Amino acid sequence: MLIDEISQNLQKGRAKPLLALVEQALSEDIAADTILNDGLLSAMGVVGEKFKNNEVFVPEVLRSARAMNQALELLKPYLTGNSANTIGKAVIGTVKGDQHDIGKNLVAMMLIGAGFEVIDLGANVEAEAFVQAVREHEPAVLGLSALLTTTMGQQKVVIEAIKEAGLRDKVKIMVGGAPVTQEFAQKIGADAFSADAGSAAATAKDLVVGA
Ligand code: B1M
Repeated sequence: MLIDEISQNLQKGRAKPLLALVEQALSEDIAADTILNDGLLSAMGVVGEKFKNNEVFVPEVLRSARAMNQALELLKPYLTGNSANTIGKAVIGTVKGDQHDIGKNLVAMMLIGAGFEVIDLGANVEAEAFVQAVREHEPAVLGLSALLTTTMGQQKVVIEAIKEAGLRDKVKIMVGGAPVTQEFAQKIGADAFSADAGSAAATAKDLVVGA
């Protein structure tokens, strides 16, 4: 089955056949959501499990991650739709010391789909770069992603830097990433936490509409 082949090729980090299969699935009218959830995200879950158990190592995981990001680019037009009205700007990035960008990229796509103009600062972003981006773009929402227990504390560093710059009351701050919890978000003074990309878009919208 096509979705299984997509999953297998992503697990093995084979970008070329993976992209061809994703294109084939789209041309066969398989929903982008199905390709994403059943083909790509579940495969990254398998890679993550193998990584944890020392069955695969950083180079293999990196190959899968690169293939995943390329596949997401293919899905982007289908996931973001063409929302006519912009409801506000969102600045997003993965915090300093953290290279993980797949989840952040997915959240960015969902925000675009929800009608945000997204300024994506990338991964391994210094607190000061977030401050500068908030000053320059005046976004309604600032999104901070962290995938490591060793980098989630950087979300607090960014929030403190935003406070020190006198910008805290000008922007709503949303945090997320695998080790981040609602409790942690509250503790560090974020306005919101989201566990996944779909709810991140809905939460960001609520933050803006409810503001
Ligand atoms: Co890394 N890594 N990694 N890794 N890696 C994890 C996170 C890990 C859980 C693997 C494991 O041990 N099972 C583990 C962290 C353990 C911990 O901290 N407790 C780990 C480790 C240890 C490391 C290194 C330290 C390994 C090493 O070098 N020894 C190293 C650190 C490098 C660094 O960042 N400084 C490292 C490196 C890497 C690669 C570079 C090889 C690669 C990243 C490449 C890239 O992103 N371009 C990588 C990968 C791919 C993973 C796993 C396998 C997959 C992550 C992923 O993309 N998932 C991961 C294991 C796992 O998660 N199962 C792992 C898919 C993605 C869609 O999900 O990112 O969770 P996720 O995003 C979700 C939600 O979290 C949420 O929505 C997203 C979509 O639903 N979300 C938000 C994310 N950000 C959000 C922001 C929001 C809201 C929601 O608001 C703003």
